[in-house]
Amino acid sequence: MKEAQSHRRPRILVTGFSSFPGVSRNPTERLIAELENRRAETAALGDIRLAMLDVDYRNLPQALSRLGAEVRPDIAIHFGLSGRAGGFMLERLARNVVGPLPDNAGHVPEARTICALADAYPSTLPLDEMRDALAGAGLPVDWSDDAGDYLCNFLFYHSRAGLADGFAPPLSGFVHVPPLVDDPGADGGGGAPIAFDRLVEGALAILSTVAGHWRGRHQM
Ligand code: PCA
Repeated sequence: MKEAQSHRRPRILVTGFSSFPGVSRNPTERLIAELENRRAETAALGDIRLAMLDVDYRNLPQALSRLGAEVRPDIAIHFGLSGRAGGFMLERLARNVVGPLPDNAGHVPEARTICALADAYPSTLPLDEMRDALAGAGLPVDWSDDAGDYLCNFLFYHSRAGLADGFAPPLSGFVHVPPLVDDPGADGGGGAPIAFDRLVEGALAILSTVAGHWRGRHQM
């Protein structure tokens, strides 16, 4: 298995989220659009697939399954907004919890847990290396062991627990980002807003760090 993967460019899936109740524009949607514009800069890192996900509990597993079948990602880097973020919040743990906030369809799952599997799964992204890369670039970065109880944690848990059929990237994890300073569409919640160009810079640093980590593991 490891041999077969050697000397192959990693397939990297990067996701962002749509707006959701209380947040009229999600900075991660703008981030995904900008990464699309920067394809020339990121092409060397691997085969990169950028995807937007809707904040919708019932559609998310299917959307992931589709991406799993189409992309078969080696790596999944999921981005979402947190009004509490003081910088790039490197999420260490996906938790088996669901909160009471309705999604874009007005739906709230009945159960307060996602499924009957483990209470938590750790991120498999190279978080220490990501932290060093972000901090080295002078970007704000924080650890988090609580990705919340809404769609971001729901996605993170699905990605790590292999809950969506056919979606099983060996390296996957979640990064919460702050609202943008210049975009009141994304309301703050006590975090420290970030300039859009810094957000893009940090996302590119994360992409390049994770791709470098993958290459190191596969002797490319
Ligand atoms: N943030 C929400 C859902 C989508 C997003 O970008 C969350 O933290 O769960």
